Amino acid sequence: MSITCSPVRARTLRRYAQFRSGDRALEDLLSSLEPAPAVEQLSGAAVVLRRFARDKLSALVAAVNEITTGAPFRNMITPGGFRMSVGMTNCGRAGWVTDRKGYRYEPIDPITGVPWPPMPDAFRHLAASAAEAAGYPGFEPDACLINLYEPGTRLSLHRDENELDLTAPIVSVSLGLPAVFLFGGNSRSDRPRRILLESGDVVVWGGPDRLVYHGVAPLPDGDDPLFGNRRINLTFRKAL
Ligand SMILES: O=C(O)CCC(=O)C(=O)O
Repeated sequence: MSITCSPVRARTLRRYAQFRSGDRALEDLLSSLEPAPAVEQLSGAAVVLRRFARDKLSALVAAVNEITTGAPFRNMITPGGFRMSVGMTNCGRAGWVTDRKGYRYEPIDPITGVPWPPMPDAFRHLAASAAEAAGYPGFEPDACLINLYEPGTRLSLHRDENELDLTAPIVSVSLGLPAVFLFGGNSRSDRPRRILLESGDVVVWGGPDRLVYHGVAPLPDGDDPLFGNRRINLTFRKAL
């Protein structure tokens, strides 16, 4: 049986659960108090699916741990020579990389010299079902970029334009510490909206918004019951 309560009350209870992290029975009880998944429209072509991945967090953390055993997080270098503060790795047929030669997708992990770990079915299904819920049926991602944010790290405004297929949407899954997502416009100078994303929230954008500028504000410190003082983001794309 699922019990509903107001989003504000659910948030307060969640914070309490985080405070009492480790109390599994309490966390289970509190997660049954969550309101039904909510869709928050950012524009005609972009949505936040609140708590969409909330019941899959344990499976997702296990999958991320397995992937990063084979393909560890690394801080890549931009073409301009700056080391990114966000740790990154990939799974799927192609992985996004950057170095002095530029931004691109590569089928082989340049650090390990072997293909990126395959995309777990749980990832593929989550991305496809989120895309469908957002109005983009038939999404088949072949690339998943996994970002690791520690307190203080940020991702500056950019747009995802290295993919061959710009008709497919982007599905972005937030895990761990809450972060402020910056959702801008088609011009870098458009003032971005600031959207608080919590663990299990999923943002989907595509169509006329496929090339919008977006980023992440510096991550505040905190303690997430599953992810500790880290935020992980999974970005699913159709790259090839
Ligand atoms: O971490 C996020 O929420 C966004 C990630 C992102 O924009 C990217 O990897 O291109």
